Amino acid sequence: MLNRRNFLTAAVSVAAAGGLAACAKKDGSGSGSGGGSKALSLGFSQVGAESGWRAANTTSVKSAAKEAGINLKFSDAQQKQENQISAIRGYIAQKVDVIAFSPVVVTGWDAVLKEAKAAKIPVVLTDRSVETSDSSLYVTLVGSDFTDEGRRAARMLEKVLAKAGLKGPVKIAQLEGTTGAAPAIERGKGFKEIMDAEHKSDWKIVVSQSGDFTRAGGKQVMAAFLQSHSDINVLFAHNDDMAIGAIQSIEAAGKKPGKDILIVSVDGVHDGFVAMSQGKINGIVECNPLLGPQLMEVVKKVHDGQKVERWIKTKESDYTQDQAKAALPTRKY
Ligand code: GZL
Repeated sequence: MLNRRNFLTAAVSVAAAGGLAACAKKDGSGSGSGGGSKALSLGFSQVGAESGWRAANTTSVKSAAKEAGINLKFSDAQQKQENQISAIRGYIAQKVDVIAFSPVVVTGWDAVLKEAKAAKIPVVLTDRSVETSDSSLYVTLVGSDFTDEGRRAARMLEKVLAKAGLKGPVKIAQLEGTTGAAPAIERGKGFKEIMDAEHKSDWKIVVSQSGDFTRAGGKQVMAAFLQSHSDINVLFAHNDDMAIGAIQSIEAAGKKPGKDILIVSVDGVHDGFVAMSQGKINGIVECNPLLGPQLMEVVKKVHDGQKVERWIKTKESDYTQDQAKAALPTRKY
């Protein structure tokens, strides 16, 4: 089976090959700067810049577009759906070839996606999914399986508890991602699936609230958790940035993160690995932000009218504390 690094290399080389093939197209309808053909234009609406994951994702999209010779029009919605909707409307008005976006929340997209469909502009989802009754409103999703990430987080917690030798009831605080966002809904669902099936008697989520995927949110909400639930001994954070914010509040309360309160998080950003190497985070479920090469490969295929899978899942791994130090030097984000 392809491991993550080989998979990414393969995705990049296929994308590059795809790019060359398109440039070499005789009728000049391909993308890229080859043969004097007009570069494929891609309108991309990004969620915002709320986390280290998002920053790495933006860098990957921009560099992959450049690499692929795609004319990228990029907008940052500052985590506001109305900004994404107006950006998409702008791309429709500019008659871009393809629209791609990472929807900040799952609902409220049908109207603008119907406008893109009416303008005959194909839409590709990246990172997060949408809820829609009309499956023709987007071609494909390039992104992770968040429900499985939630399951993997529960499995990671089992390993962490065993390693820590924690006996007695497991009192879990959950820092949820942005309310209404696919990763928040689905990571919570996957974690609860395992908890309900295999830990009904020993695990309990004693408190759960959104920290909006930000460090500030994680810090603020964790401080409140510690005020109201002094018996918390585990934190499940839907992303590393909220876990890093929570660590500040745990330490301010005179407790040791990674010891008094065991922490499992999702993403695998650089600072998450640093916290893990310092013993403050016990395990991380990776969510790969380097979607750029896969996205550009798909965008070219969609533009050329080729068939693509409905969901192109990203490959990712899980890391425990003892793997953190060794992994840090080769982390790509
Ligand atoms: C997951 C992505 C989430 C990350 C957060 O694919 O949508 O949004 O887990 C980010 O760090 O803010």
